[in-house]
Amino acid sequence: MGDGGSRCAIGHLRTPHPGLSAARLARLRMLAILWKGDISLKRDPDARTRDRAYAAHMRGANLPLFDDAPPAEMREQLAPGAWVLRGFAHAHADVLLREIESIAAASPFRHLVTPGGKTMSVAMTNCGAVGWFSDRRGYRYAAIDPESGKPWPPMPERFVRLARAAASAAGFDDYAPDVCLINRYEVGARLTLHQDQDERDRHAPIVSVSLGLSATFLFGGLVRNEPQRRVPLVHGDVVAWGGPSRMRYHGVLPIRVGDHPLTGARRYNLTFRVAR
Ligand code: MD3
Ligand code: FE
Repeated sequence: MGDGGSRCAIGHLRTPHPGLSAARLARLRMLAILWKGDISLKRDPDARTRDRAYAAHMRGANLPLFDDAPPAEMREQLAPGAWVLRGFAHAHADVLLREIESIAAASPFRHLVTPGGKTMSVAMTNCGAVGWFSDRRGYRYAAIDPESGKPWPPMPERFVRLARAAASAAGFDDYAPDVCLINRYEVGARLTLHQDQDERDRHAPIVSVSLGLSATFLFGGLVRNEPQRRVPLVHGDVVAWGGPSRMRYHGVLPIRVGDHPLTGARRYNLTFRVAR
């Protein structure tokens, strides 16, 4: 996968294929989801509506503003207060990636050490008034990047606009994040099941933007041992969760091998938070 040819092959699966086994159809369908974030098989009664909504949204999405709410068909509610906004950041991906590059030039990605002494497989940096980090003394937010000795780079205006628009599409008005934690995943990197509990307000929403390689998200409950739902997230997808879902356990399964045209063998995730 990864060339224009296979993309077309998946796109052609719009008519019934009597020669295909159910298992192969299911696999192709999963590939279609991973590749372009939608489902185009006739068997899915909602696919046609979703495809039209996606295409219409993408046509308008290269506007410089984020004030266009996504079509209802592309918003999935995972739980009260938790939404997936399919493709919400797609048209802005290259701008976002360039901003990430310039942030990382000032505050480089680094593999943090947990209080337990393990080095995280995900590399991190931040922008905003504060930044999240971890060392043998614990997890916390601080205004100075301990690595550079300087304040974290300011949050780019375009980050703020995207985060506010996404929060609003998920029903959270006047979102004012003071930090964006930036995660960089190489193939095999993962985040084990955890809660985000270092922020003062345990209800204020978090907005997350996925870029590059796809990931499988674990969406759990309010206690660790509740079963988790698996949510595929692809390039351009945004997740927003707050209120009653804010303290849910979540994680990211190890990133699978791949080659994304914009990021190569990497996934980036922006998480906007209200820390203070
Ligand atoms: C929370 N990052 O940095 S954010 C983190 O993709 C973190 O890099 C992940 O968890 C990442 O702390 C995930 C997106 C997300 C999605 C669904 C959730 C967070 C969620 C459901 C419930 C709670
Ligand atoms: Fe988290």
